[in-house]
Amino acid sequence: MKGIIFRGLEALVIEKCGMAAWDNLLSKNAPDGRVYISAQSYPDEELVGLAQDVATALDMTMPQVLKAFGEYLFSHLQRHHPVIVEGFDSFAELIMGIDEVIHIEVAKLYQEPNLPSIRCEHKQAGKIVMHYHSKRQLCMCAEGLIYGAAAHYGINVSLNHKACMHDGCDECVIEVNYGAVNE
Ligand code: MNH
Ligand code: ZN
Repeated sequence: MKGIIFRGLEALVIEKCGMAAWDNLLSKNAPDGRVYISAQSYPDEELVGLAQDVATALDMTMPQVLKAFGEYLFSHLQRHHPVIVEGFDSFAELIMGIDEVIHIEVAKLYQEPNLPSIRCEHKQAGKIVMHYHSKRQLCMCAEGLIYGAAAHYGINVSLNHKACMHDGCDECVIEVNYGAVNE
């Protein structure tokens, strides 16, 4: 996983729990002197270890932490790549563009990224079905990112995780229902 993702978790933990808490998590889960550089890659297990400890510290489940992290991560990614996000005029356009626009741009900017494969079908106004596949199985992170994107566009969203790799399915199927805040 790229350093930019770790930096997102670092910012979230420092904001919620303080610098000492992060230093503590880091010393437990990473080699001495670890500093995350956005464009560099680090072992996935390190991120999983950090997230697991956050879950324990906050008395949350791993899926809860990954979802909360994903939501925060959207604004973190947007802050670092504003031009990519500004290219989309609406929530639906952005979601439909994850695989073929956003992650393609990411692959130009980062060497050998480890990206999920995401295929979206725009079923009708207000409804998108997302198919997620990745050997990292971070579908709860994807859910959080979708909530973060909805918050960015000021709309309501509700998700329905119809199938999940964690239950042995080949891919996750996430139904995304979205609409204006007062709908
Ligand atoms: Mn994107 C990794 C989903 C928007 C840049 N992204 C991931 C992962 C998921 C994901 C899930 C974790 C890796 C995996 O599952 O195998 N991303 C999304 C979703 C949205 C999204 C569902 C929108 C909603 N992503 C964005 C945006 C950017 C971005 C916006 C940047 C402008 N994503 C990344 C980068 C990585 C990543 C960078 C990390 C790649 C790596 O570690 O090699
Ligand atoms: Zn899933």
